[in-house]
Amino acid sequence: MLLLQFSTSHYCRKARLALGYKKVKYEVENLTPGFHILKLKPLTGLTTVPALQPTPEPTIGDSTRILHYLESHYPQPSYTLSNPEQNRYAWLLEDWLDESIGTATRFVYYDWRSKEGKSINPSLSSQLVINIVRRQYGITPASVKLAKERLQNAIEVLSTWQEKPFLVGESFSVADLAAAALLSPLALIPEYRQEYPWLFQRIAETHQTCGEPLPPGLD
Ligand SMILES: N[C@@H](CCC(=O)N[C@@H](CS)C(=O)NCC(=O)O)C(=O)O
Repeated sequence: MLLLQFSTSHYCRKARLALGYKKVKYEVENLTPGFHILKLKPLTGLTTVPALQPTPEPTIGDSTRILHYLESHYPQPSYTLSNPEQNRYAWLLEDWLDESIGTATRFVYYDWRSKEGKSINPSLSSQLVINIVRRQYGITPASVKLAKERLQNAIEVLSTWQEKPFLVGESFSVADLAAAALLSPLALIPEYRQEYPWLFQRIAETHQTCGEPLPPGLD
């Protein structure tokens, strides 16, 4: 099984957490941003990573579809909750985290990398990539402000993690997995680390559960 990815993408981290949780053996191919489209478009019709190639079956594009594929082909250990209503809620959180919060994280993270976080990699080439990403996704002061508000709301929704290790019900679900991956880039930003230590503790625990190396900032 081959995972087509960008090594630094939090959506690819989400797919790796799922593969690790299921203890599926896989290899990775790191694609070059920009040229990735040439490889992906004919395979999935999409232009985004991650994509999973479970030969001989067709390539699966989109991290949510990868999670569904893994659950149906590798049922144990499961991330389906036994209570159907809770399970539906966990997938709803997964979809919201994927479609809204993962994007908000990207906006806040790349904005920070171009300002206070410049010291992470001040090289011209790194700042050039960051500027391309900011332009590609329309990361502007107004969109970053909105993203910060969205993250604030998300952290309140996820505050269930303060009391117990699972966001929904009493066992590990796709909500835990998606939250751990899609909020992980915030681990480098001091304000979030100081204000929400519990969030990063759960993100680290989820990585340990899935056998995935910790994200930058928590490693
Ligand atoms: N909802 C998609 C989002 C994936 C996504 O946004 N991937 C980014 C990397 S973090 C990407 O491939 N961007 C390149 C592009 O849009 O061309 C998923 O869950 O797979």
